[in-house]
Amino acid sequence: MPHRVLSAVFAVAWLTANAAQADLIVAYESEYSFTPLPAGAAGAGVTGAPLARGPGLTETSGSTFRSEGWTTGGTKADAIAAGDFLTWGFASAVPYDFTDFSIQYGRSFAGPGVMAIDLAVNGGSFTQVFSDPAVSPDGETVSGIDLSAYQDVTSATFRLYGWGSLLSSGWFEVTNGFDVEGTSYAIVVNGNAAEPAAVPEPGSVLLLVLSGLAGAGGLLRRRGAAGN
Ligand SMILES: [Ca+2]
Repeated sequence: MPHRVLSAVFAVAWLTANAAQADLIVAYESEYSFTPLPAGAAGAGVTGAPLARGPGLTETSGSTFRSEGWTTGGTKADAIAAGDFLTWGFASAVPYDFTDFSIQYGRSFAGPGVMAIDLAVNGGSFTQVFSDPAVSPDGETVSGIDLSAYQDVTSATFRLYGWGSLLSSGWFEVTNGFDVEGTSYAIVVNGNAAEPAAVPEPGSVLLLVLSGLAGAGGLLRRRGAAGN
């Protein structure tokens, strides 16, 4: 394979990898356990809501937004009825297409063994987007939870419900584990601004590169078509 074509293949791979990368919408650094814990970072046009507790929970000591009072035994419906949830979200002047979110969390041995996360966007109703039927007391790191079904989002509210505790004194916490530009966050929500940005979109850059490779052959053209 000629060197020029090899370079083009690397260029296409690089652009494709970068096209898949989303922008940060809102992120929370677990710094302390009292409220409010403001959003630690937010995208352009985004106003992050603080990380907060539902009425069924109380804070405990520590630096990891630790909460107790989670539903003992029970079901998700019990946790909803009791207000046993953490909540976060944002409002934005710019609509965003969600891509994914990440969260790192843990619990004490007597804390909630089951959790689920619901999401409501643009004033709609809550839908479950993630669940963990066996929360490890050793901690859990979950990245890339798919949210791509949510497009043109201008407001969002997440609720993390926990139940299945042994004791109401059992706690649940969120812990920093996702690096964004040198800061470690416990919760990170990613997406792309739905409106076109001022810079060329990765897709059009890809097309420019491909159209400049008139002699590169059909292989690259097929790849370009598949990538769009
Ligand atoms: Ca409670």
